[in-house]
This record gives sequence, structure tokens and C-alpha cells, in this order.
Amino acid sequence: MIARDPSELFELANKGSRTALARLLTYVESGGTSHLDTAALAYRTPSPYVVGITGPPGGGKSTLTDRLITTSLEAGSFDGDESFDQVGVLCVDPSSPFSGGAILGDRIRMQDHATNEHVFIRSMATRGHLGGLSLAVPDALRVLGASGFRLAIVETVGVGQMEVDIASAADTTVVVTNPGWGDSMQASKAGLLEVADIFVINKSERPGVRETRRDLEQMLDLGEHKWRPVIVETTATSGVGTEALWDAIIEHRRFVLAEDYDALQRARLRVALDQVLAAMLRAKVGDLARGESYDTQIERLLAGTTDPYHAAEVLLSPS
Ligand SMILES: Nc1nc2c(ncn2[C@@H]2O[C@H](COP(=O)(O)OP(=O)(O)OP(=O)(O)O)[C@@H](O)[C@H]2O)c(=O)[nH]1
Ligand SMILES: [Mg+2]
Repeated sequence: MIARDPSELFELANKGSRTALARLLTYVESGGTSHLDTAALAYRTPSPYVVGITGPPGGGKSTLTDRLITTSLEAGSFDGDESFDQVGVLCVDPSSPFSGGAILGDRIRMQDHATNEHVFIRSMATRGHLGGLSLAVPDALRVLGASGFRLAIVETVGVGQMEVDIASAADTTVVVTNPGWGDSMQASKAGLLEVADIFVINKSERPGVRETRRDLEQMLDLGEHKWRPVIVETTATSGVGTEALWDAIIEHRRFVLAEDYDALQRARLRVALDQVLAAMLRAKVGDLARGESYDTQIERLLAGTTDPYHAAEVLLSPS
């Protein structure tokens, strides 16, 4: 029987037990005291280097992730400086509260690696106990770090705030686009532009690559960059361009480390702490917004004997 205690599980996970690692991640997802005990240990170890892969549905993120797994393991180190012999992959689907079709697809697409002891792949679709994947993902990354992983890849599907939140957990964010990345995507483009460190034009065997590159360059020209996002063309299905993508990741990592890495970590932890604070306060509001005294204030509002501001003050004041 496998242990249940997080500190024992971390010990096992560090010796390579995937069952132990999987259980720790389940704790992160399902909340409760096990989650808090897990987090208490996980945050003592630095985060792995996190590569985020994001972009619109169907762009080829999973196929590309699959290629990156191979390329990174072949490289075996980031820049000759820090070596690794395993990679952890989180597949995040904010749109689905369950492990849905897309994620099943990811699993199948990455099945080449399913039996590879150097690769750990995990789908995350549940909400986490404070209600947000954007909270569960940083915790899961720390669990990977505390289990000995130095490199993690996070694939996020969808276009929206969640994607941007999760990008904030990544050290290098790769935005996967396709030729003809159209005008219909203007709104989400703006968000993706902000988070991209590297643009991939995947399915590059298709027509329209040059136009898409030109569009991207033009958009990039409008901004000021300490790091100007690199554009890489790939055909994930055949593997063309994967080496160039890995090189671009290494190059960006070099930039990240040369920048004020400490300040970056600080900013990231600030985001993480703010998110937890906000989630806890939201939970508290939920508690306040029911029960006898809440109903009393509603009655008083109906009767016109109070206003929402005074009512809220009454509810907030310790009784
Ligand atoms: N022609 C072509 N097809 C590709 C390429 N890369 C991926 N595909 C195909 O595009 C489809 C979607 O690929 P996925 O890797 O699942 O894309 P994804 O972005 O992970 O998709 P979601 O996770 O569902 O958003 C699959 O049928 C792939 O085989 C490519 O370079 N060229
Ligand atoms: Mg996918």
C-alpha cells in the first residue's frame, strides 16, 4: 500500500515513484488538509523551469509538446548549466471541469511517452479547492519541483484570462499559432501578444506562413520589448523546427536568468499570494452572504430601513 503522508510521498516521488507523485497532485487538486500539508512541503523547493505552451484550440500544442519532450530529453540540459533526465508535463483545460475529449486526445497523442520513465504527464481539469486552476497549477508545478523535476511543460488550451493567468506561472511562454491566424482572433490575439516570449507558426507546411510572420512582426513593432518575442516556424507532425524551438527556449531562458530573476520570482510569488488571498476572501464573502443576519439585512433593505453600505458594514463587523 502506498503512503498517504505528504512527506513520505515526496520521499517516494524523489526516488521515482510516479504513484506517489500522482497522489500528491491529487491532493493539490482536491484540497483539504492534505493539500495544505503538500503545499507546505512543496514551496520549500524552487520551482522547475516552466515552459508554457498556449494558443487557440487545435493549433498543434500537444503535438509540439510531444516533440519538445523528446528534444529536451535528448539535450539533457538547459544550456550546459543545469542538467535533467526527466520532464513533467501538465495538460490544463480550463474550459472543462472534467477530463474531456481534448485531454484524452492529448494523452493519446503523447502515448509514445506514456511508458517512458523519464516523462510524467498529468491532465488537470478540476477546479482545485479554492475554485481556480490558476491556483492549482502553480502548486502542481511546485510539487513537480519538490519531486526532483527541473523542467516542466504546461499546455493550456483556450483563449482567455485563464490562459494569461497560467502564463504568469511560466518562465518561457510559447504561443502556438498557425498560418492565416486570422482577423477573427483579434481580441484573444491581444492577450496572447502580451504573454508570448516565443511565437510558433505551426503547420508551417501550409500556405500563408510568410503573411502570418509579417503580421506578427508588425504587431511586435508596435510594442517596446526588453525581449522581442522570437518567431519560430514548425511542422509538429513531422518534427521540422522543433530543434529551433528548443534553441529559442534556451535563448529566452538565458535572457530570463540574466534579467533580474529574483525580481521576477518576487513578482510571481506576489501574484500567487494575491490569488490565494482573493480566493480566501471570496470564500469568506460566500460565508457572510447567508444565514440569519444576512437575511435580516435583506429584510431591512426591503423595508427601506438600511442601504447596502450600512448592511455590509453590519455583516462585516465582528459580532
Ligand atoms: N498539417 C499539420 N497538422 C498538424 C501539425 N501539428 C499538429 N497537427 C494536427 O492538428 C491537430 C491538432 O493537434 P493538437 O496537437 O491536438 O493541437 P492542440 O493545440 O493540442 O489542440 P487542443 O489541445 O485540442 O487545443 C491534430 O490532428 C494534429 O495531427 C502540423 O504541423 N501540420
Ligand atoms: Mg492539446
